[in-house]
Amino acid sequence: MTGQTELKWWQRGVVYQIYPRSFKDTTGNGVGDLQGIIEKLDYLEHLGIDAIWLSPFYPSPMADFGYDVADYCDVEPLFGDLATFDRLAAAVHARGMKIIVDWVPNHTSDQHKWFIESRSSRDNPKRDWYIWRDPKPDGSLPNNWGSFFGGPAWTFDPQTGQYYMHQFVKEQPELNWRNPEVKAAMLDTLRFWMRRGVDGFRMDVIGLILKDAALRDNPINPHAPANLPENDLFSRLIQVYNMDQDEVHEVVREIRATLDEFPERCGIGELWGPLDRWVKYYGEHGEGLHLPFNFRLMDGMGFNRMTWDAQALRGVVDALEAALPDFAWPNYVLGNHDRMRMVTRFGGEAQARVAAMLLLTLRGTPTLYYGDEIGIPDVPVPPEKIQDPQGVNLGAERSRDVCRTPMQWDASPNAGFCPPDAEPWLPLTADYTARNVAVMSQDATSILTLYHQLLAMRQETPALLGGSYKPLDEGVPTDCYVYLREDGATRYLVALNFAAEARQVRLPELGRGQIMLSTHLDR
Ligand code: TEU
Repeated sequence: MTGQTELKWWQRGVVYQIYPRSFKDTTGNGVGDLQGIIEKLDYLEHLGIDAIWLSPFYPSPMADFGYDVADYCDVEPLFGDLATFDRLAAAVHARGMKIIVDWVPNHTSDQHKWFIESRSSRDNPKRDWYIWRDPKPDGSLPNNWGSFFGGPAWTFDPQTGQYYMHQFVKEQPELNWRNPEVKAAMLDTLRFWMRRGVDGFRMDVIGLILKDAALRDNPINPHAPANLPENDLFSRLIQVYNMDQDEVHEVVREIRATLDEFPERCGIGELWGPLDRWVKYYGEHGEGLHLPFNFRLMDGMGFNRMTWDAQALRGVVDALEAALPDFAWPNYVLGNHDRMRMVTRFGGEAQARVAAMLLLTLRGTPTLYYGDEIGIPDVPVPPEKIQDPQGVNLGAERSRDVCRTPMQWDASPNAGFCPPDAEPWLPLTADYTARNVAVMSQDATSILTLYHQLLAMRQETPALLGGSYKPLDEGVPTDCYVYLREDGATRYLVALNFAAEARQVRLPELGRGQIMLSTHLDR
């Protein structure tokens, strides 16, 4: 058991994800920017956040809203410039907070200078920086892989007569991490940001960077849903050869060694898959990532399948606790820029409050998603306004725009996100005059106040930060999830009710206690 005095910042801290486009616009173009984040740091500090993670803000043609990076070492002019970034990092650190940036190692933009060179001719020195293959003898695709975003994972480039690989949109060609020059260049981009004061990286689809050396066909998935869109080739296959290859761990170790060139840096990986394979990303002895993201409270063991049920959730947490080696620190995620908003997933704010209490009282680092603290739901976006390539290609119900809508700061027109005469890049909630930070921070029982109090309690409670976790059974109804967090003499009991009605928990052997906080702030 790790005593809390030895906890590192990324173990004690609560991470808050900011989608820069949607946080705060200071230029009046309807798109958020880095200066806007600087202006809202007081809010985040007051809320009780320890670290911010910024989704990509690098120069980008925005084919995938910044996850198509055209230059790893600069700032997209829409969002600001390097000087603004430096001011942001300094302002974060002045508050004792940390700054984590997104790192997108699997693919670049097709406008990145490396790819422009690579595609220019077959003998260009950068040709092998990307994954180029000849058509099969009959002219067909090199293999059967599909793109996450619809269509095949290959696009033919007539100029040089070969296909290049992209597991997302065709504007996101995949780097060839088997080429040592690629690896060296990418590790240097980590150093670039660490020298600028960055404390950690969230590594996009890190499990994808190595593929099967022979690029074998993926097997057909016999359990694929029958109603898949025609172009969803990806979901028709089992993802065996295109990700999570054993060899990837060698590269992860090199990435970690690069982080360790600087003190106290933290590596977070976007990862999924079965527990026994996922846990390997910590490294055999902790020489891998500090925090492989754990999405199981959202996904269970699959994708978007977690039932919001006391026993199921407990099962997921207990399985995770059991799978972690001693050195591995747990973490939990309940929302991000790719997923359904918490309030929508749980069918309303009452269960979203229970979810917040769960996330902030489990053993491990929580990552919050901006706007969840004010209960922003998925916001309907008219079909003609859909911008996310996943929605454009695979149908409106797959669009991620709905969970990327602007943060709502106050009751003024455009909710204080952008000037009243500007048009926010995505719509606000219909109830934004009530659902905003200014109004809800004045309300002693709002979900925002709940987050604020949970964060404050967590920060000052060793039992919640580093204490042990023990689920309880006896006297607990099956639609409740009850656990103890314990550190020395202090013991916190967390009792979560997933039923619509009140429930009673009988735990006589624990003796008497005091209610510290309730989800509706009414006890
Ligand atoms: O996401 C990878 C990923 O798993 C998603 O594509 C996911 O399957 C889908 O969005 C579920 O709706 C990362 C980023 O988080 C995402 O925003 C990027 O689009 C993607 O990588 C490509 O960089």
